[in-house]
Amino acid sequence: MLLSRPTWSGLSTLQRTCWLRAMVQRTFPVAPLAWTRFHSHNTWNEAGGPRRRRLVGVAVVAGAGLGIGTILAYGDLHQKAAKAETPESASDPQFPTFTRQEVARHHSEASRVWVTYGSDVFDITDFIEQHPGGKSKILLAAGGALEPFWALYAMHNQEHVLEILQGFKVGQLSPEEPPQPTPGDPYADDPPRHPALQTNTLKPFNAEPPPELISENYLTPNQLFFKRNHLPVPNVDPATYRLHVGGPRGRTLSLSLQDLKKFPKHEVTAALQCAGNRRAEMNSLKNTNRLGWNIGAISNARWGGARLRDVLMQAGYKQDDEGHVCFEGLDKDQSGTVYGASIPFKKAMCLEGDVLLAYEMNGEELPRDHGFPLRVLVPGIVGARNVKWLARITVSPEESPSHWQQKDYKGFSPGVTWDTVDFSKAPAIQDMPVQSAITEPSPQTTISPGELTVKGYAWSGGGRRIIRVDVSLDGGKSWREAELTGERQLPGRAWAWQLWQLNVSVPAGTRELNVVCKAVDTSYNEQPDTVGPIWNILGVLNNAWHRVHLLVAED
Ligand code: HEM
Ligand SMILES: Nc1nc2c(c(=O)[nH]1)N[C@H]1C(S)=C(S)[C@@H](COP(=O)(O)O)O[C@H]1N2
Ligand SMILES: [Mo]
Repeated sequence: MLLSRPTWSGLSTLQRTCWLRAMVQRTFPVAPLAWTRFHSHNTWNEAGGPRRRRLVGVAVVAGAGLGIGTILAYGDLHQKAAKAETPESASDPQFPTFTRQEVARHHSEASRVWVTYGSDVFDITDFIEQHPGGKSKILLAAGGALEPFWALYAMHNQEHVLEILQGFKVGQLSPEEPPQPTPGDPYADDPPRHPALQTNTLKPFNAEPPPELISENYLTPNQLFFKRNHLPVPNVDPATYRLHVGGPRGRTLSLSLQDLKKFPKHEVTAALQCAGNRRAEMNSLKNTNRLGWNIGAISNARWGGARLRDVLMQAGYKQDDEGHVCFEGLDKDQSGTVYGASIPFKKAMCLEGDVLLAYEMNGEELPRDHGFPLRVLVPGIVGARNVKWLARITVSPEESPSHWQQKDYKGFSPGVTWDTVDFSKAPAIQDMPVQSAITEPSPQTTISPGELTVKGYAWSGGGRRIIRVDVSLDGGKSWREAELTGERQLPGRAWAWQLWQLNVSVPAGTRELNVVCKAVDTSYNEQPDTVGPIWNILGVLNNAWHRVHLLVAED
């Protein structure tokens, strides 16, 4: 399965660089399994602990006598070779040396884009179009050091990212150059988190509850609620906090938390689901190089706050105005770009839309990870539009110009590649499709014959209620209906998930079970049976039948 990979240790540095570059160009970002094997997103470490992708084999070599730490980007793919011979260091004669000033001249595509990392110099011009974090982001580092940016987006400190970078090496910094000062950790002030969460990335913090805890509670406890952050968590002083609302004809409102609490308080039970929920199953088919969420990027809570509609009306908007309501968060990157998203004005103004400016979650003050002191809660709509640490609301004829509205969280045909993708052609995801998953038993568990309880969750977007969950134990040949539980919900306003379970008896002599679930919503929407036909480069909207393989112990 290793493609036609030559013996690594038999190659010169230059040959390796060329080979890696060819591999990267051939395979990134939709890499075949052989390549992704080395940075599989989908395995939990044996201890069952957080799935931090470890930097196996990344050698930190103190540049001899130079006081410069050179990080050699060798993942486990290259570990043997790196051990067997002297690793490339700051004095590798095969590469030319440059001053920081010379690197700084390569700050645009016209002059080619160079960056430094440790004491190495890279020409990343051919990579910028394919960068999963977007072209504008990667260009922020053009002509300078990656360290300050990667301190903010620390998910780059993974072997597969360092491997990609290594393929673009063109030189080294001259030994006289002073080392790049180590940036302070922008995440030092992030809140503490519950140890049961399964961590996808630590900085920014992205984590989900373990499957067996998901269906323990109809309302997910705040500490276990999945957390999806793009940046460090802002630390907001509630006393000085203001929400800015741009009204019609240049009028603006500036609301304190107390002002917001004077609006009639409205409460809604709603599930929130990230578009990337269950991406791990898409990644194992064909890697998208994005967060490999398991089935837990969905949770359910009781939210309390002011209706967005009431605040918009106070700002001067009328029911039949039109456009998009745009939100900005307080979390921003070095360029000052804030997290942003928008929803249709109609959804915001509709009394039955139940859109909240929430300051309460499950009867508690909104936790920092979930947007303290205020977040948008848009029931039935993809997580990404539920902007946390809300700073500003505007109404515009256009959707939010934010990267996350325009260049992310959209669905594409499985055939669309990074070379052919046209973001302007696909609408931003709003309503989510019908979804369900099996939370218990866990995949590959060995169960005993006799009574078995299968559990899971089911939910659909747009306020569509789940009317049925079908469960199969034989991979989809025969089906039975699960029992649904959950609060009663109003027609067209079924924002909460439902939990389900099915008790079955496993006859003696059974060796294995292929458990499958699929849900049906009030529009009779069903889930597709496999991931292949819905796979897409962003790895979003996976709602294929969820499958869990179980082994049955002999009596
Ligand atoms: C040569 C330099 C760079 C390389 C090779 C690179 C590579 C990558 C890769 C492979 C990912 C996907 C990571 C994963 O989820 O496993 C990624 C994501 C990302 N990168 Fe970079 N990157 C570079 C520079 C930068 C810079 C300078 C910035 C910011 C100023 C940046 C911002 C981001 C962001 C925000 C994401 C996450 C996108 C998301 O939310 O899914 N990158 N990058
Ligand atoms: N300001 C801000 N709002 C944000 C995000 C963010 O990174 N910053 N992430 C979004 C995404 S992609 C999701 S899925 C949800 C997750 O909400 P949670 O962390 O409360 O589960 O918040 C959304 N709102
Ligand atoms: Mo998300």
